[in-house]
Amino acid sequence: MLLRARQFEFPFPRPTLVMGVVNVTPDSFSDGGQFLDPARAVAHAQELVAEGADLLDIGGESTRPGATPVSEAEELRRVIPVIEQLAPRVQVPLSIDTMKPAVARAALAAGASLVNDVAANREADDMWRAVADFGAGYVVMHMRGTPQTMQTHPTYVDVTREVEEFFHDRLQRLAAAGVTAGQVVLDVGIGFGKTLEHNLQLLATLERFTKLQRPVLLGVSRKSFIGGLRSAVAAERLPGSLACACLAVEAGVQIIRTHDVAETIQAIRVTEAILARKTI
Ligand code: HH2
Repeated sequence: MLLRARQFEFPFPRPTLVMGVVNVTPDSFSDGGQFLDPARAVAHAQELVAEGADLLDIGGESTRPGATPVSEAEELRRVIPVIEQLAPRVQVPLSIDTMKPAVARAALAAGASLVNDVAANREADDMWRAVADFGAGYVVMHMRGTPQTMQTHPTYVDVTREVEEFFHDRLQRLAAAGVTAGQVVLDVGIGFGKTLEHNLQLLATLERFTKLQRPVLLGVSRKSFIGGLRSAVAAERLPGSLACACLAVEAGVQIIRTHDVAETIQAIRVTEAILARKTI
């Protein structure tokens, strides 16, 4: 299996990739306001690469439940200078975390290589046209509703089956829009229109998704469901995040999205070393 994202190619199997999060926002749930200044965002991104990040995910709009939507102009103002400065300075692919086709296209033109689209359930396919035009990688993430509505009584009969069906549908529609399977990464969207129980069900059934012949990305870093099991504020959820990351590696997940790159790499390298010695 191969992931293609413009000039980058990742053949699998290989050690789990770690995607470092760079939130250029005032209101992200765990690090809002820390990297709103472009120079600080660039410096933070370079630190994450020095810690070993294989990819960087740059976002200019918080998607936490109830977040205030950001205008296209404001999102562009936040992320484009950061991508322009980072692209020539780092060797790793840059991903743009956006729901807006115009932001995705501008970010790709500025040097990004992947689009991380948490609203992959959109009907309009301008986003997919931009991805196809640039030959970019594309993260198709499952979300029920929008960040404003997603946590209002999310219900599923069988969350794993419904997310699986969503991926099959999007893979077909993406192919029709000119985005090849080799460009696509799947993400179950932990915390996006899911209760604590739905998140745990999805984490318990990750193997169903890693069988779909596409790389799977998991974003659990500092998320509130961890605090729902064992009360902790976002800054204190690293242990729970690492527990999920290690189980995900065992389930065959290929990309872990995290705010805590060095710690995550240590945890997953140990997990991989143990798994490599398993004979049964
Ligand atoms: N989670 C967040 C944002 N983007 N993208 C993918 N593919 N998967 C995720 O799980 C995911 C994501 C939420 O985390 P963060 O970016 O730290 O927070 P905020 O949306 O508040 O900026």
